[in-house]
Amino acid sequence: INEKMLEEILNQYPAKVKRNRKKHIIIRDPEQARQEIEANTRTIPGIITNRGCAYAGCKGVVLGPLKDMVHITHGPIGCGYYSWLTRRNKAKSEDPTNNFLSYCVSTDMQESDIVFGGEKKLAKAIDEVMEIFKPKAISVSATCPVGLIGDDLNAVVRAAQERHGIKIMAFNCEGYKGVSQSAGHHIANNILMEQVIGSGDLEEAPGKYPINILGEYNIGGDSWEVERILKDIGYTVLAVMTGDGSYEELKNAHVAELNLVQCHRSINYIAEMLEVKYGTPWLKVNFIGVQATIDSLRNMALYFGDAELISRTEEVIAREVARIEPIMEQYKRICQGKTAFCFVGGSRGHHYQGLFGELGIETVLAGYEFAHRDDYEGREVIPDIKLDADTKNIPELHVEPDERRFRLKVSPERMEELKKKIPLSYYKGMNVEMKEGHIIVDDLNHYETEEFIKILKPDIFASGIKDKYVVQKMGIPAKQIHSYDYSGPYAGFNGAIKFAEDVAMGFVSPTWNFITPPWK
Ligand code: ICS
Repeated sequence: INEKMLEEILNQYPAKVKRNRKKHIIIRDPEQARQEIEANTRTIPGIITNRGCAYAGCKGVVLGPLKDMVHITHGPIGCGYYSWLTRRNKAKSEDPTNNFLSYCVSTDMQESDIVFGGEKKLAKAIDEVMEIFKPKAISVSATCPVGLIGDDLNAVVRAAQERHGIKIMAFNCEGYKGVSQSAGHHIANNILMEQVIGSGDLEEAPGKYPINILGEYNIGGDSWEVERILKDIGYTVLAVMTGDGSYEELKNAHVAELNLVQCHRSINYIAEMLEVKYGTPWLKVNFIGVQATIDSLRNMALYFGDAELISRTEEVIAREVARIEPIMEQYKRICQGKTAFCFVGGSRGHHYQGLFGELGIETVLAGYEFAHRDDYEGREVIPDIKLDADTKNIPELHVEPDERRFRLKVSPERMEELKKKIPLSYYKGMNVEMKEGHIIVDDLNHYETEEFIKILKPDIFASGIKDKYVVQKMGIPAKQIHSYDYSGPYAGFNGAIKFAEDVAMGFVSPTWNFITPPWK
């Protein structure tokens, strides 16, 4: 696609819309030092976007996976219903009476509650939850109407907390609070940091190489595979935020020596705050793809700098690679030479490109639904990002070094040395890894999806539930990268072969021969 073809696509829009959308699309040109993209701004009304809302980002994404809490949705039933495990964030517990993940708890607001207020109903719902489940902690998430009618969530929650003597947290994550689910991530990060992380009494980690995994939500079992590898090498995984995670673990996350960040978009706020408050650096990792997993493991070993850990890391890598390589090769023969579109949320649009590449599939168009400019252009652009009214809507939580617990885990000199070799407190973003001429689109919509497909005719479309059926009807296999279509895990070594199998299966299915795409 060249600029002229892009113009033609955009010419279908009214002039104002065209000007807007143009800033969200880049044709990659590695000659340019930086290609600016507009991101994290409002979707134009009337355009069909794949984005979700602030409530989805808060309750659905960050809080939802915490299994030992009951998560109450204060609102009409639809909001709770659609966030009822459809994301496939899996969890298991030693103690099944302490895992509430399979329940969907909502105040089920009716018209009369909208007119007369829903506070009493919410208080009663909390009492009922205490009576039935007796959890150690409860979250209450607000939906759009709650904010519109002015229910005082915080007052109800404060009173309930006194009544019941357990941790109950209010999340003012009304859907409209931001331009996408990204706002909800930030709201959840702030409150977990303020009220949960560090509230445990541990002063020292209970094992060797203690780490937290941030921004890993155990979709399709991803974090189980990552933890399998890390434990095999000898790491102590204290808390996963928040895949198969728990309130109890989160409380003591402050004792880690290193925080890994898988999804930068959803959890960079906590990662940064942990560094300021406790002196714990964070390392950007990516456990999607064989090479990305290997690089992440090596970077971790380098951080700890322990000879024994480094050699154990190499042992595990060698063993795993020898085991999966022949299987990957087999699927590569089916996939080699094909092309993909990879359009997902706020991190996977980038993370899956390496894994596609390992199968011989080139990603010719990629993008995020709701990521910010730093996820495209790298964290160095953060000072240049204009803060608009929508962004300012979410308060920045200010943290200070913890007087008692702050401890630099690495000396400033060693930190500088390490930063030259590994991505500590840094994310380079997606753009640098895209090749010349390939397309980067922010907040891709259905019209543009169809137009780009007609021109580029990708062999596979990696995206989500909202667009997959349109794409399949165009005769193109679609792979959901959000929920993995009932499959997974896709992370780590075992995940790579599972993904390869699923993608190859998509290609060899005879179904596509029975569909005539619109351009034929
Ligand atoms: Fe992060 Mo769907 Fe994650 Fe990412 Fe986030 Fe969402 Fe999912 Fe997607 C997510 S937290 S739910 S990696 S697990 S909001 S797949 S940004 S859009 S790419």
